[in-house]
Amino acid sequence: MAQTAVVIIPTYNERENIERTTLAVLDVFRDISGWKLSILVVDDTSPDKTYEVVRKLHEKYSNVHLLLNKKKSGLGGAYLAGMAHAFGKMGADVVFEFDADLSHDPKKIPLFLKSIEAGSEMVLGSRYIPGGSMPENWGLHRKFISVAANLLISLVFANFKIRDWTSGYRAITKNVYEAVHPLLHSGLFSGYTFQIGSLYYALRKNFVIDPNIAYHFIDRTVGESKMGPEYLVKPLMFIFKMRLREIMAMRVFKFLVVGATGAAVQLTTLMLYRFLLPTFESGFFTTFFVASFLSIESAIIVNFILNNGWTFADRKLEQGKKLVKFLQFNLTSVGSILIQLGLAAVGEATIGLRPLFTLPIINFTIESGLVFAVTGILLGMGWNFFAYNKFIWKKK
Ligand SMILES: Nc1nc2c(ncn2[C@@H]2O[C@H](COP(=O)(O)OP(=O)(O)OP(=O)(O)O)[C@@H](O)[C@H]2O)c(=O)[nH]1
Ligand SMILES: [Mg+2]
Repeated sequence: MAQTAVVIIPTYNERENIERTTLAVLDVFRDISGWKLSILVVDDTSPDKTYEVVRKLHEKYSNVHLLLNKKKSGLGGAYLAGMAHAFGKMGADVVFEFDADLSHDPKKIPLFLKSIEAGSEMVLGSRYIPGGSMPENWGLHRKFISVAANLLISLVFANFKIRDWTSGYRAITKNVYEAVHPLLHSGLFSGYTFQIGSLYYALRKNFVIDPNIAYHFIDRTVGESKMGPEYLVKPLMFIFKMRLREIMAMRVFKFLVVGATGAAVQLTTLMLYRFLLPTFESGFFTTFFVASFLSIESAIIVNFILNNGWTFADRKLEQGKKLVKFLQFNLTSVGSILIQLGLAAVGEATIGLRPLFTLPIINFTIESGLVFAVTGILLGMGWNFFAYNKFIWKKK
């Protein structure tokens, strides 16, 4: 049975564009076989009465439909309403996102469908790959902003396979829609944030994404652009927020935060114990030694509690095992201290304590001792992370 694809075209004041665009898309439909194809225009009751033009088109072409929203709900709102209608009422297997101003070349539609037939679940048009381009008449600064913004998104998400995150020329299957749309709320996801947001969630849910349909973006010739400064600020806030959330959810990040907290506990309790303990000296056991020991143990206890409750919350220790594991935890901490002391001793014996080099401009001299200390701390941390995973909070 032929699959159904619906090209969704959101419109707001596109009276002068919509007929031309609709006819161009219908023209391409004629050369495609194996698909049941239709167009759904989602108009937000445009003041220029775009919907009247669409109604006329519907009378003439039975596969051109109109969904009329009472009020303006932004690009995201229009697409979400359009997709709900296309997948829910029109039996769509795939929908296209397509602009009314003919910025998107309809002749590429068959390539998107081929990619879907080959197993893609989301297909992206791209301006920044060979065969694609930005409009010639865009000023240098608009081209620069567009390229730089997309490069920045690739950097933040560490994904260079996707070059055009903000492209509004896409095909999306029902699977992707059903998994992603509950995460998108029209108000929060307007304009480019809608495009970046839906792509981001599709990526994180591991859908098969083909980002390689090249197209030449043609600038609108008539009608007004809806772009404003919020088109830049909101998407940037979105990508940083999502990335930060991901980093904060990483075990290594939590481990480092707990480690830093432990170090702070150690320093403050050291001062506290030295202040509280009476001054004494009996052989090995000086006030300083006892205070140091107690402060290290305090840090270890805090580390243990926080790692168990947060860093390794998914591998929380059973009540009965806690004491044994706590003793093992002390041993791993001793291991880390031994690594640090050992490295310092070896370093001092081989390289010796001396200035290594001076940083220009700030005139700061790096001593070998500092290098031994920093390396020792890093190695100690590496050991701790390894030992926690391997011995204390083993994978179940
Ligand atoms: N229904 C609806 N459609 C919208 C809304 N905002 C934009 N659109 C449509 O979404 C598509 C893309 O908007 P454009 O203004 O072309 O945005 P752009 O392509 O980034 O920028 P320009 O081409 O420079 O205008 C067009 O078809 C618009 O008519 C809206 O609030 N509601
Ligand atoms: Mg446009």
